[in-house]
Amino acid sequence: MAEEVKSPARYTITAALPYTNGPIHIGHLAGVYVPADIYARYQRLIGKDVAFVCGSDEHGVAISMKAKKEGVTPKDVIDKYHAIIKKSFVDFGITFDNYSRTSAQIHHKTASEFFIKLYEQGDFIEETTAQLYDEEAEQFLADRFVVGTCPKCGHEEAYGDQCENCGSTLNATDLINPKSTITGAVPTLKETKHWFLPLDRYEDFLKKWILEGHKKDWKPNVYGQCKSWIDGGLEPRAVTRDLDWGIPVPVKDGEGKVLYVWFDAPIGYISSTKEWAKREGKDWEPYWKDKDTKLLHFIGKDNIVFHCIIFPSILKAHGDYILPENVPANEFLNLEGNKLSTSKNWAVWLHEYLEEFPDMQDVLRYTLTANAPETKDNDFTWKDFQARNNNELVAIFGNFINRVVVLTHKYYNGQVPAAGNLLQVDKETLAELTKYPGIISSSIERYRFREASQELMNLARLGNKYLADEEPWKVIKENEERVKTIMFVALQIATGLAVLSEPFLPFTSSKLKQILRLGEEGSDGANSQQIAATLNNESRKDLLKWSDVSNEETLLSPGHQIGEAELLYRKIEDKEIQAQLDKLEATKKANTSTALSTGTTNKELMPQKDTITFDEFTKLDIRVGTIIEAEKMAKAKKLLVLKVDTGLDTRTIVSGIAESFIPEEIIGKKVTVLVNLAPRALRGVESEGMILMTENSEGKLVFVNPDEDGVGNGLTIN
Ligand code: B3M
Ligand code: ZN
Repeated sequence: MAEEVKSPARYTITAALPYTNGPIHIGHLAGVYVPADIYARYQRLIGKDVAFVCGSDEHGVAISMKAKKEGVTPKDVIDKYHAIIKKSFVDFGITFDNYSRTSAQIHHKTASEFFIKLYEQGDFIEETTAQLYDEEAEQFLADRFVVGTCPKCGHEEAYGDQCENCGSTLNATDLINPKSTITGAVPTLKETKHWFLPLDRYEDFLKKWILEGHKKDWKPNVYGQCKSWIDGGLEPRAVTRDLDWGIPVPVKDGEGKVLYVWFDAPIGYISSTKEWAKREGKDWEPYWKDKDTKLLHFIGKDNIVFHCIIFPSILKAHGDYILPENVPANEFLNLEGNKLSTSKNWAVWLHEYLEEFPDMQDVLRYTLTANAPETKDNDFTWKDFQARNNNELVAIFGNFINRVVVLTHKYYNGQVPAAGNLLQVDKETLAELTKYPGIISSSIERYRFREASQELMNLARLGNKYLADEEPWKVIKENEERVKTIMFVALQIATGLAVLSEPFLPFTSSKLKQILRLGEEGSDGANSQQIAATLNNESRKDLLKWSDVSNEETLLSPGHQIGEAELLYRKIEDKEIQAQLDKLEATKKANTSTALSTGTTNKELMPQKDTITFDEFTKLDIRVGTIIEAEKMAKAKKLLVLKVDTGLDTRTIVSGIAESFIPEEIIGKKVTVLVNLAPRALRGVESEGMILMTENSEGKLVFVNPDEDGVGNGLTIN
């Protein structure tokens, strides 16, 4: 007998804390917030006890860099963006039970207590080590204060703590050719004390918990990343930093040091839960310590290591906490074929969307869900946005509802008619309707929100087809009784859509419930639970539940009076889409003109490096070479393995140019080669030298050949 899977007593659902160094864009929404909100709304709809928590991530170097760039204080930066982000989430119908911020006192206290507990348990290695230091800026270089080549994948813009390309966590001293992002200087090394979390000590625990315990239920992209880190060997990671912005290290010798942002930020989920529980008069502890609680982290793929390896190790070390049941991380969303980029302003910003497309939150929610990057990176295009709206929301969902409501008013003054005897087609259609709660639940419970959204659209298709096949507008002329049955069936489907659409299309659901007078006259986008809370006991019992749609019983009784017709959606015109494409084109031009005027892509020009002597220069042996063979390196998105004739010999050189060139196109190409660079192993292949590259104004890698277009002065040749 299969063991009865016990239903969780409650759900703690977290969504990645957005850095307050910029607004929210569609990549954040598609990757994290829309799927998390669908899941939370659904669990509430089926009656579960849910704590859906988030908040602003307000520490870390990203904030300090933004403040330095804007000439303001970090506090100015976090206050500005915390307000923008928090409001845009509310306006978009993301129903956090609490949205906190890590600058809040409750978080400083919670994170400090966490650190002290692990410190007193002896879980940290306290060590003085040589760390990267910028003599000019007179500060240590941690996290985004330093960039260099990732030792794991060769990505040349890896940060001191993480490579965004392969997701690996790094120690800054791991970087190859590190450069300070403050002054461009090559860092020196300087002794400093830090506290390290010995991840290697948790290897057995992680192998058992993840590699054995979650092999089947974690998404392959998540499980795969975890497996490669664990198999690659885990190393101690510093959990403190020599920075002046963050939570002060609360132990002896901690002066002038702060907690590493990725130590404190995930603890922000706990602080946010505490804040919520205090406000609601609840006990927070069961949501984080009761083994019958299902803990879920919704994140983007670049946060997997922190949520599956580091934070669980910290929770394990603490000893009082449960571990996440699942971490359904999504891949990345691109925009019109290019990577979303805050620094290049290559994004659709949520707060701007809400201004430019008022009352169309659900169109974006639906498009981002229907095209969600659930298993691989995906692309958002404005054309697709228009098609999803015009061909599905307007032409199927909206058209069906409008016909049902208009005809019910036309034939029956808005009153639900009693059905006559049901024909086979009626019985089959009603039977089909009752399957949808189960179909959609099954997809949601497996975090397949794309699939679930398409099943919801299939229910609208069922209604649309039924009406189109039964043609009440024709039958009315000769068989009024038949039309009563047809409209009765159609109204049951419309009601089913009102209930089942809430997780995906909350604003539509709310409006449809008002049109059908389902007793949930609430504010746009609010969830049933929130609306229910505003109703008294008597009327609350009438609220339709998710499971009611599964029953054969009638959802909308004969005689029930529905409200006036109101369009759920409007067509999006080509000119509106063109305006958005023009906006992006203007952004591209702005980036290009910046690039051309300074000869760079719109990344800051690296400041000139320290002066070197002629003797030092003569040490570099730079020659012309020819690529005679080229092939992609297995499992390394960015790397090509080249055979280069240097005139001296034919040698292997690994180059991070796979995203800019296909192997065939560069065979025979003359290149500039640094031939006396010490050989190094990249993914097990010995690379002997370096092909000198730079970027053109489009940000595309090009071989160093001054005649190449867009290669302007000042470009560092590296
Ligand atoms: N602030 C988001 C990011 O890496 C990061 C998430 C923290 S969740 C605890 O873009
Ligand atoms: Zn990497």
